[in-house]
Amino acid sequence: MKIFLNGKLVPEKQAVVSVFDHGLLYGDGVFEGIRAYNGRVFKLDEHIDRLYRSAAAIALKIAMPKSEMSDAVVKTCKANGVKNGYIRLVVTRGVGELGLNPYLCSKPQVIIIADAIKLYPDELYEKGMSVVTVGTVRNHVEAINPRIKSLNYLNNILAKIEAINSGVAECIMLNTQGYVAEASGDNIFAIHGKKLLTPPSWCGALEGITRQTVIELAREAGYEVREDVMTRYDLYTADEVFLTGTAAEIISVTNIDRRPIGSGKPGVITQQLCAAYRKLAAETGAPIK
Ligand code: PXG
Repeated sequence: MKIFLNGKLVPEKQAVVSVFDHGLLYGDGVFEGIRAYNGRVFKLDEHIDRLYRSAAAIALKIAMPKSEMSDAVVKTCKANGVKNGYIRLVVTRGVGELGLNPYLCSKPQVIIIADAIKLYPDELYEKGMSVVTVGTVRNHVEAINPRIKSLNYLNNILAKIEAINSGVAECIMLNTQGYVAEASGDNIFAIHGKKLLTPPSWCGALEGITRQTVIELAREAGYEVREDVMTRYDLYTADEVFLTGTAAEIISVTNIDRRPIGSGKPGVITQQLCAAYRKLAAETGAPIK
């Protein structure tokens, strides 16, 4: 496997970073998870834009222009023969001293890995998944804003540990006010009748690329979509609930805190959106050439 590291494609064994990199020492950096389908990188511009927004928010200056970053993603896929796969784009603060000061770091490191993706088991897509709400509260927007896709994922990992320890694969995180924020690695939607509801980013949600795509697809299909505060009540009483994310795509949630959602089976609107999403993903994106 070839890894893109600071402007060059290098063999995997040579793709190493310093133990003094602040990405490792402090989780100081940003990243993106991107998918390739049928020889195209899906929503590449949107991911690159979010990466640069995350970087700006943590005062990390990426020396490469966006266009060069996009080219590097495509080049890394091509070099590895990846037509369908997963791309991890990481920008760390770079090598510095022991001590928090990011301004003492030499230069940000850009890493791009293009590999296969491990998905949830098919059974979870067919039957829907069970989730629980967890005690770990989503980061306060004025602590680490959840809109920043940073390398500091402990908040989400602590929530994920609670989920796994409860015997389920994913969980729902609430914000400091008790409103629904998102899942540990996915956004969340609830459907009531023909209305879709999803928490706004200020409630503690990442501005997911899949979330935005689903909002657009649902509106095109004639559904009303609202970004609004949500409580657990809005989830428990929904006809359908689903999660969205680059890795998961759209996955139905059929049980929350031991309450069946709607019929207890993946709902028709979720399935309709899932099919529309897969079609769009299969047909659009930046060509790997
Ligand atoms: N919320 C959080 C906290 C996430 O980490 C999403 C929502 C969905 O956003 P996108 O833009 O993907 O629709 C994410 C994304 C992984 C992995 O390797 C995680 C994500 C995406 C891709 C891979 O676990 N999280």
